[in-house]
Amino acid sequence: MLSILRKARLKDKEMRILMLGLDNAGKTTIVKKIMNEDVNSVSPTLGFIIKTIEYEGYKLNIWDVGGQKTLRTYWKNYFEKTDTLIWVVDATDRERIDDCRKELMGLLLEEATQRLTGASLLVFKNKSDVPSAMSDDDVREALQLDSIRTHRWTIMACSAITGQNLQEGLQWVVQDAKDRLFLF
Ligand code: G3D
Repeated sequence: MLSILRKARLKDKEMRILMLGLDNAGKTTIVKKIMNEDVNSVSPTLGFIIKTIEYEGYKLNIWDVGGQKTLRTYWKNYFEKTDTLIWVVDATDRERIDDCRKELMGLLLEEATQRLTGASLLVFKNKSDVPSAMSDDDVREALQLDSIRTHRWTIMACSAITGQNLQEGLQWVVQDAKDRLFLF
């Protein structure tokens, strides 16, 4: 049923994108950069922000949900009708990479997240402009991305500050949605 609804919406060229990740990963800065807003005045997201971007004729509704520990239990309330999950990782935060893996895997496996079934996953390896940032392979391994069988996924290095790969990320999201129209 959900996949039929999704498909109908994709035909309308409208998508719901959920952006999640630990706090401080750079979610809000990414959204701001995509929207061409000033990235120097970002304050922590307490609830959620929805921004709509027009991209290649698609209307992308991006939900930026706060990542602090206290808010994580509410994440599941946002899953319904999600087409793509963008998981933002702070590539400079080696200390919390394991925590990051647990949260992501918990999300994908949890019973309540059946609602995410059929959604694709884009892992944004953010803060890649920082020289000491972890490599793509490091993050792929640390997050055990290769073990994910339930969702179509990809990983891209990006930077919310320089804008590296942000457009390419959206391009993947849209192309993946187009591909899926023929899958279900
Ligand atoms: P969040 O929405 O995931 O909680 P924010 O994260 O967007 O609030 O970003 C947290 C901090 O990381 C911000 O710094 C922001 O400027 C910084 N940041 C976000 N993306 C990048 C990036 O790609 N590269 C670098 N170098 N920094 C980034 P402050 O100092 O305001 O806390």
